[in-house]
Amino acid sequence: MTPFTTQTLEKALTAKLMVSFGKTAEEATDGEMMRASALVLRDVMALREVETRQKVRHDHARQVHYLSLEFLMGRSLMKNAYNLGILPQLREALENMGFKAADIFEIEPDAALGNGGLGRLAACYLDSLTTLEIPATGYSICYELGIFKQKIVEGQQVELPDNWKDLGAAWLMPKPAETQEVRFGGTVREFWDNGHLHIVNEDATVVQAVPCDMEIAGYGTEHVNVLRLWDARSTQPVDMSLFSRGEYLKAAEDEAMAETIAKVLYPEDNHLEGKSLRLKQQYFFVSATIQSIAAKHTELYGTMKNFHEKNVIQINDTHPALVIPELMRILIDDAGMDWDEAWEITTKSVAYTNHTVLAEALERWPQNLFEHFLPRIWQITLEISRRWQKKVEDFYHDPKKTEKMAIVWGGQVRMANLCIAGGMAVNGVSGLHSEILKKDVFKEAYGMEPWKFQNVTNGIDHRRWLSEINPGLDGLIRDLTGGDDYLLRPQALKKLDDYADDASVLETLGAIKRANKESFTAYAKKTRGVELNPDAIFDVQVKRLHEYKRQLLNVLHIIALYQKLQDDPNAITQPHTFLFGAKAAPGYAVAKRIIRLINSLADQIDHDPICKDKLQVVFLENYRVSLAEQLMPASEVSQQISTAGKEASGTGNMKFMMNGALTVGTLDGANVEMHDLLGDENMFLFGLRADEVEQLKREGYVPQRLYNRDPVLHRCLDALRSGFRDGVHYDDLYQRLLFGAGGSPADEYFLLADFAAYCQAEQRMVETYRDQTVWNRMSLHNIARSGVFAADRAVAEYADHIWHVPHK
Ligand code: CR6
Repeated sequence: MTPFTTQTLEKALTAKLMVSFGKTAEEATDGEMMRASALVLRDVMALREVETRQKVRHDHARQVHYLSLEFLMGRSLMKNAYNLGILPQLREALENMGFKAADIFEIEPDAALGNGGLGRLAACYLDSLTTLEIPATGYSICYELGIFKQKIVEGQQVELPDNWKDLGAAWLMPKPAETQEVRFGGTVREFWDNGHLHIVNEDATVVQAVPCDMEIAGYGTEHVNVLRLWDARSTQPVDMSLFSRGEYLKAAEDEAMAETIAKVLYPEDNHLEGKSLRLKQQYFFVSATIQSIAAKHTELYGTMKNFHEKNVIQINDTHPALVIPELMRILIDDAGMDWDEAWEITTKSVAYTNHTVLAEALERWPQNLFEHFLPRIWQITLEISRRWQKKVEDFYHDPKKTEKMAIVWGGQVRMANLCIAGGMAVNGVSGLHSEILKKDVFKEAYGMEPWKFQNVTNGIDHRRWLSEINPGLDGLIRDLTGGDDYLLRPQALKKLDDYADDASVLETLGAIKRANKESFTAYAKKTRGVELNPDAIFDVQVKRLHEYKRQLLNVLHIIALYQKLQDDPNAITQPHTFLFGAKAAPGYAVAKRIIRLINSLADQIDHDPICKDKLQVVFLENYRVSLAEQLMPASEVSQQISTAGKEASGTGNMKFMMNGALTVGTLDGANVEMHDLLGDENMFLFGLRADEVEQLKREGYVPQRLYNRDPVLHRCLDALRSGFRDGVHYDDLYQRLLFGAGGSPADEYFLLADFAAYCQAEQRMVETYRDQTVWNRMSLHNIARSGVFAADRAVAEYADHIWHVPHK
């Protein structure tokens, strides 16, 4: 049931502006109108959430708890209006009240509580969990500052704070009555009382965790779930008892610690930053979460004995791995269970998703941080480790395997091994990735407990990433597939395949893309002052900047094209625009150099009249969810060129595909599954396969040989070395590729090995582009076969095979 007509919505907005801001519609600013809109929608969702909760309690339903240090939600106003089925009404109401609806949507800040794929995945899954009517809650930290805002100053990245809460807090509902206390440091004391052993953590620093809930509306349902974000507060601003005992400084310290915990999201993607504050963040949100789940469970059932029957805890990478010892702590210390019973319940409650095979991202914590900040958790972890190690020894009788699988070893706590030991399931996020986990990264654990290992290929929220952001394409799909069926049954997209030879459909598809390119051109002009040429191929690589993602390979190819144009100004007949968007972790020097290089090259090409209307490079500043929403519908080529074996899945690849872009890519991550569906004829595949990369590494890879052998590559690397018209040299990058640097081997990610094949793939792509009928047909097949990459499918698989919960 739609909760509003345009008229009732206008009334509600008018009342909300008055009550919350003391303003009439004439007086209100765009920001106030955005907040009023959020509050009006929130009211509807809050009512439905109460009803959902009551029903779940009444049914004694099994609940899913999705724990993630990141939820990259982006904007919510348009999305919530869409899901509630009132987007047209909201647009109309805003316009009737004298506002520009587009401006109101545009003023909302992104809730950017995540770095990239992993955080966005969590956000997409919340949408599907709700749409599939699964009783679920997301948990994370209510960071004051999300991922930094990126500015490009003289070609270089500068980071600015992201104060999203000013307007973004309109979606948050604080629930101070459900505050939890999280304890850090102090000492563990055991004592007997009345025949019972008690274990207490004394002299700990107590930090209060205050929940701020964000309601999540599903599509086509009145089911509402919640994303619970924990805010950190000190217990008492001024602790008078400490003050009088002369311990005022400790009180002030406690306050400072509490306030820093929820201050900022760590901006590293696929990289471990071993800071004690990060460990505190992890324990803070895990402990608050498990305590709150346990409290609600005990209130309803009066016991923790059936905890695993009624709850399942999914952890998004190892970041929330402390749930395992924390749940053990609660079951033993608070619920009074013995070890075996507590372990039985814990290992039937927790499931772990792995998102990376990169060694630098696998979490390992120094044991002394545990001992110091989490003394009771340390004791429990040590005991888990001891028992696990015994099990491994008894199974393999092989010291090498014992060492590899150990949880506590060499003064470190290895979080992935903890998750494997304490979880009921371990899954990778694409077919290839899950195979690599079994055959390589977690080979020994797989040998011992093969039944734990599963695959769930990632998915994206196709309602947001297709229907909501690409109304032109949405309209065509509805026309061709007979309505909006595909919104809840994404496999209905398959019907589009039937129109592969329908000239008018292919033409319409081309016209939609053209219109989207023009809109993006206007948007880029308005917001960035960038002049794009809509006649050019929009060839796009947007994702975090990481060496393994090989933005540098893309750059090398563009340099080669540029040099070709120098030799022959007619070498390019089809205008070609390369768009990049990427944030680099602030401490990742090489990644920042690559950003600078892209800007140097863009500037060089911009100032060379030969390139006019032929070649262009644009670096789009501050790539984020809301920019992706503008860009995806307008993209024609999707660059997915990571070194095979390194990208766990990728999800940007799916967004492009759904919007009809064609992929130039390696057989990596979910590209493999895309290729299975599309065949060689509907994508531009190139480069080494994962096993070939490994083989080359074993045999000894010498990139200099390629440099000496291939004149195009040679010339291209020399240009990189000497730099461009802005006078910046990139000798450092040149050295890295040919000789290695700082402990990393020469060309660690095999750019040179794939260079020639990549250039050929791009050439094939450009040649194909000449025949727009062929291109549009390929594009149609991509859209038609993208249904499996809907998050609804992925979440249904988790529900069926890991959580064992029913769903719509
Ligand atoms: N960086 C993977 O690298 C995957 C997402 C979501 C990543 C990426 O291939 O699509 O997770 N991994 O599964 C981590 O963040 C550790 C990512 O986003």
